[in-house]
Amino acid sequence: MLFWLIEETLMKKIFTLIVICAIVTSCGQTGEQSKSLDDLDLFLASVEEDNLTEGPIVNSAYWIGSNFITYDSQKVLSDYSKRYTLKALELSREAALFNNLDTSDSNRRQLELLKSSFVMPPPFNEALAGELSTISTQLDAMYGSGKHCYEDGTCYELGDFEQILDNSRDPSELLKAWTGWHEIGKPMKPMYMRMVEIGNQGSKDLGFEGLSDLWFSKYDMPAEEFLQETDRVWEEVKPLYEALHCHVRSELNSKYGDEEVPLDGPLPVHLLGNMWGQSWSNIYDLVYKAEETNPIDVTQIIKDRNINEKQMVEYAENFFLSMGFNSLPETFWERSLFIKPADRSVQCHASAWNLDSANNDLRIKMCIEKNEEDFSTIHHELGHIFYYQAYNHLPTLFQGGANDGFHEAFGDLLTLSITPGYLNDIGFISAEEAEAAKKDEIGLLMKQALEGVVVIPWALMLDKWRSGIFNGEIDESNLNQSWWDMRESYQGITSPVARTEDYFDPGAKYHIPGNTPYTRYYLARIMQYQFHESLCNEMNFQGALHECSIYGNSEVGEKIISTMAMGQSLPWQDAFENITGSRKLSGSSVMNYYKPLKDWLDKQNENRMCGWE
Ligand code: X8Z
Ligand code: ZN
Repeated sequence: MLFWLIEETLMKKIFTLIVICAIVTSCGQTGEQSKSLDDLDLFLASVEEDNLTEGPIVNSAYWIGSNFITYDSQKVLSDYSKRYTLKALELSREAALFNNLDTSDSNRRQLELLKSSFVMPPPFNEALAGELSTISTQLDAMYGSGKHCYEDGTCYELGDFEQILDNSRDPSELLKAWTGWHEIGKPMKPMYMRMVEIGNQGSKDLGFEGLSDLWFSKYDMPAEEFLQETDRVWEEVKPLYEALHCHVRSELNSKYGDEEVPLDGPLPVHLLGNMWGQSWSNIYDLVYKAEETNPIDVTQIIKDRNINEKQMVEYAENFFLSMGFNSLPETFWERSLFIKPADRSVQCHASAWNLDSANNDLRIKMCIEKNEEDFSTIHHELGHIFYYQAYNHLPTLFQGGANDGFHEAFGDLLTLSITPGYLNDIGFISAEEAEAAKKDEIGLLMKQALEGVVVIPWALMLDKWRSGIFNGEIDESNLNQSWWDMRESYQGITSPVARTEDYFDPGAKYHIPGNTPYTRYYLARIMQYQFHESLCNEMNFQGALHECSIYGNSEVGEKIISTMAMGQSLPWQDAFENITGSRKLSGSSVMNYYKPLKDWLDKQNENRMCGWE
């Protein structure tokens, strides 16, 4: 393999384009017995050397392609991808020669990682590798530079539409903005389907049953077993989501009436304060009225104090430093993108990059808005960055999260510690304000749940839909309908207007054209509560879980850093055990954390009809 991980969210752009036919018979190389342990050492050393020399160059090509979306940057990127894919194939064929060699667990794991770290692999064929590379580069750019223009000549980008979706309370304005952005998916549909066709062929050449099998085989257990685990956990947390859904529906019905929000149906997505309905925190004030206290308004604090984008990042860095992490390199501050450029097209979806691990060249790219949501997202992104920094000493093949959910989980873990006490510690609010805010336990939990619980079924459903497409279980004539059927079934959410198969609504979500697997966010949203509960127990914290903050605790920090420093050198269960003492995912920590809210919701819902079927 030629280059190592850019980041968890973007490494797929590389691996999408890497071909490895290595596994068993497809390269015709099995059965060869002549390779020795010395040969293997030489081979792994040469992979490492390639990764360290070529990796940073390729990563820069990706950075430019994503940071300056132009005809030329995409041409260069697409070509790089194809050439590196084909070159990587040579290495992977060589890796297969070691299949029968008895070697150390560490070497075996590196060989396995070489074979399984792909997201959308083409078959070993120059034309198909080129076609796949072109399609995926184009899909990414279509999303990143996407806009919709109306007949009067006004054009809106995603950020403009999101301003409306996040803030407006006018159903017709919301509908217009929602449908406007969702026009973006239409031309993606045939390209997406062709990409899946090629990726399925490539996955089969790798020895997998197809893309779905490839995607779910990365969790140190058989794919089937992993999928059962995710379903099992969903059953544990579903009652909480259903209670929240019931309450929110009732409040939205009071606001918008039976016509817009019928009391027995799914929620129309455009009324939820988010383009995809994946977080409802922007409609907090509609669904919860505090009795005595005013809720803490972090957005207002950021505005009132004139905290700029860079300072927002510094607050997040400070959180990590308070736990004993090393500070970020100067180059992070020099080379990151924090502010949306006015004069060029940029992929604005927040991302974290590990461009050159040997030189600790770490960056985030994010069009920061000065609000609470982005304050949280910055912590999320720095979770990736500090993870990179913690494992960059490892061989490049081990530079990754224990699984992809881990990489998403640590930043989110910190956001659970943005408590009133923490906000007082960093000077955002006074001690009196913190005390007053603490009294409104339900308000605090509601705020967290509208993001942290609401995202769970969405994060589970998204890859279930994708898996259906990959497996051919979802018919091509039913792509959009099946998307909405699944959204309704898992989330109780519906499209605001009837959608035909001319639309490709999944394409309006970054991770679909960008080919970023999404189950990682599901895992993260479950694991973050398990981490939080274990760490707070370890701190001997006596109060309710939502009052516990790990800010400033270096023992907890040490535990997180040591887990991060393992990278992906061991099965994820080992890393999980290091923090939680357990080797199993569980929804019980989510339920413990939100217990007071669940009790309150059940009371509110007593005489309401809940459910949407
Ligand atoms: O994509 C992201 C991060 C980058 S890894 C900003 N997230 C998912 C999303 O936006 O849909 C974080 C939450 C879920
Ligand atoms: Zn992330």
